[in-house]
Amino acid sequence: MEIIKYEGYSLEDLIAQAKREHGKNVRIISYEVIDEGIPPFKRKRYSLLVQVATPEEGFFELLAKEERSEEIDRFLERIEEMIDKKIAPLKDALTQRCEVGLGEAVVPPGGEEIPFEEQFKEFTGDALDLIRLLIKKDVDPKVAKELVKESCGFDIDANKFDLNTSFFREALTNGIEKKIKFKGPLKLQKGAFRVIAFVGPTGVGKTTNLFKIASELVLNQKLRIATISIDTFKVGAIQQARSFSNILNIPFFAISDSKNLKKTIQNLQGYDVVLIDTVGRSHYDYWRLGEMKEILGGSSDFMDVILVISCNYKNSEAIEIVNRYRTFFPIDSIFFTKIDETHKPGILLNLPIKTDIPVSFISIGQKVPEDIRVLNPERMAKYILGEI
Ligand SMILES: Nc1nc2c(ncn2[C@@H]2O[C@H](COP(=O)(O)OP(=O)(O)OP(=O)(O)O)[C@@H](O)[C@H]2O)c(=O)[nH]1
Ligand SMILES: [Mg+2]
Repeated sequence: MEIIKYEGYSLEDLIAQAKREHGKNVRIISYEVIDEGIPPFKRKRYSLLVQVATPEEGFFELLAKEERSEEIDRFLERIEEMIDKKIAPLKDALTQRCEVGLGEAVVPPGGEEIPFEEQFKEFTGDALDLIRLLIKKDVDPKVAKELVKESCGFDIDANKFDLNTSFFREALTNGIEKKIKFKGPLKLQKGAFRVIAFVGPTGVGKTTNLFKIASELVLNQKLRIATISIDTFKVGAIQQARSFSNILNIPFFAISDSKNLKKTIQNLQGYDVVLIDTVGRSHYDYWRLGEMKEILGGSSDFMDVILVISCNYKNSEAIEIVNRYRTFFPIDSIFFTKIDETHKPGILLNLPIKTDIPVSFISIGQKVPEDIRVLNPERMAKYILGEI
């Protein structure tokens, strides 16, 4: 704000001059009349005090005006650019935090939230970006750290770890290779009797995927296969398994007690592989799980137990399921299903790393027999990165 004094012999002229020079918004503070000369030559002189807005204050008023000059618009654009530049790092940090979501910041009990950069302060560059991406896919932060570190070298300039490759898939595959065990394709031979039992919670895809495997073994590997269902409790379950067996033209047995199962398995020793479909149980149903253990018997040299689990499960739930099942059965491998139904398949990495159980297959859809793949490190990396 500035005060300007005008002096002259016509008050109207002085006001007009002030308005001409400083715009309509000039504010008159006061005026003084000074008598000059002595009669008869006496005349009035005026002293006018006005308040004018300084350029900064007038700026916002100018902006509010409808007809702005091109110059002002250009000036505004420049200011916007300058502001954008200034807040760019802040914007980046905010976006990353939003993308990373809940897994990204840790709140220790009774303490303050640990920011992402602080949690992963030993990493920089691509390594940090890959960790961020993995967490976005629901990979546990500790698991992400463990895996990424496997593909890092020490950046002397930054004094931090960074990826030693510029390809995320390569880096992740390398970490997965080192941290997760893969069963590979089923190693089955003609004449070498094997039993494979599929266990897991209800609805995860045990029956459907058992028959995908059966199709591969019968049609491509030309093995002699028989199937047994101990899923006698669920309505329609036996029919579902029987009709799959009929299509493949393989023998099918429905069994509900351990004595019968042992006898049937003995009678089937002339087959190459016997696949056992089990009833889906809640992992909280200890009584039913105990009953299933009773039927299947303890571990045996010729029996593998595959735990089927859906990629839809929450990480903590999946870990609890595996831990409960493994108190009843020694689990040889984890078979993941329904990868097609999730965009956050972190469970693929979290579960094998946290339980140290090898992985075998992945089901990628409902179609029998084609929607199944053998898991390997590169394929797993692709699923995590959303490349397939
Ligand atoms: N989208 C999708 N659906 C699947 C996949 N695998 C199985 N399903 C479907 O999941 C549903 C349940 O599959 P089932 O094979 O009956 O599951 P289950 O584990 O035998 O179930 P219970 O016998 O009740 O324990 C079926 O509709 C399958 O077609 C998969 O990879 N993706
Ligand atoms: Mg079933």
